[in-house]
Amino acid sequence: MKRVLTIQDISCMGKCSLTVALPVISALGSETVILPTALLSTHTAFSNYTCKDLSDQIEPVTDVWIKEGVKFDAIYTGYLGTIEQIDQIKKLFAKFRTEDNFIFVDPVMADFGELYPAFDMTYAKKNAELCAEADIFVPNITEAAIMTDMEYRESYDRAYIEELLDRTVQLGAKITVLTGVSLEEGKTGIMGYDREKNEYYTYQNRKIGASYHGTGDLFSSTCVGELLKGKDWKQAMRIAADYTAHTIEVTLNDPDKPWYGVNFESTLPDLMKLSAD
Ligand code: PXL
Repeated sequence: MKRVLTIQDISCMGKCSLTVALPVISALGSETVILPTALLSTHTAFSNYTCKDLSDQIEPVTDVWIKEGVKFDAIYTGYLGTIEQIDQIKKLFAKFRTEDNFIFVDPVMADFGELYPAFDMTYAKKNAELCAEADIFVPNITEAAIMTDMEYRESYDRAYIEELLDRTVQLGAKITVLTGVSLEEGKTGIMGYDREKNEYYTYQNRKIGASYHGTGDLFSSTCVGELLKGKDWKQAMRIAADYTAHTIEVTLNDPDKPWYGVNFESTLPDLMKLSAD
């Protein structure tokens, strides 16, 4: 069985980060080892939240893994916490990177033109350093614009996205994928570039007129699960985009939906089917 280490916060309630990554990657058949970066009561879109930084646990926990000879087929990072933690994660990459595994970086820090409440521009710039370490790097448009000093635009054309992608590629990841890219009315999806193969890939599916917290984590966790199953990055992104859109649609149609996250629990069986096709 493949084994992935995922490094993100644990928001006790809120359907994001580890509480999404664990069930999704497990359902796709890989062992999911977790390294929580912080413990929050709820994600930061709630009006109140507690946050306990867990940076001091990173070294002792990883030291144990080194002593035990633990190896990972992938390392997947999401929402981190502090600037110091980014340096700690870089050291962790150096310890656990091998010829055969891959590093997947989702620079979770912003959306819809704004940084999440816990972050500032100093953090955002530091976060860009992790991209250079990534085999696969998946920022949304806001995150890519911040990291590349490009203006964030709500409405844009293909030329804007191509320039944003080209600039984001310069940050150094092997494969860079912009998420939440809408190239036609009523559609959304991704645009990516594989530096080694000099290959672009664009995928657009239907855009559901709603946005929910945790959908970026759902997308990335699905990609990681699919990559571990042996799918190539283009297939993994397509399945993740379709599954995320489907889950948003199912959530939108639920009259009892929570405001803070999507009903991925009820769509996991559909992911199994998408993944098997
Ligand atoms: O889903 C992204 C995310 C993850 N973790 C925490 C968050 C957010 C988005 O707001 O607050 C703690």
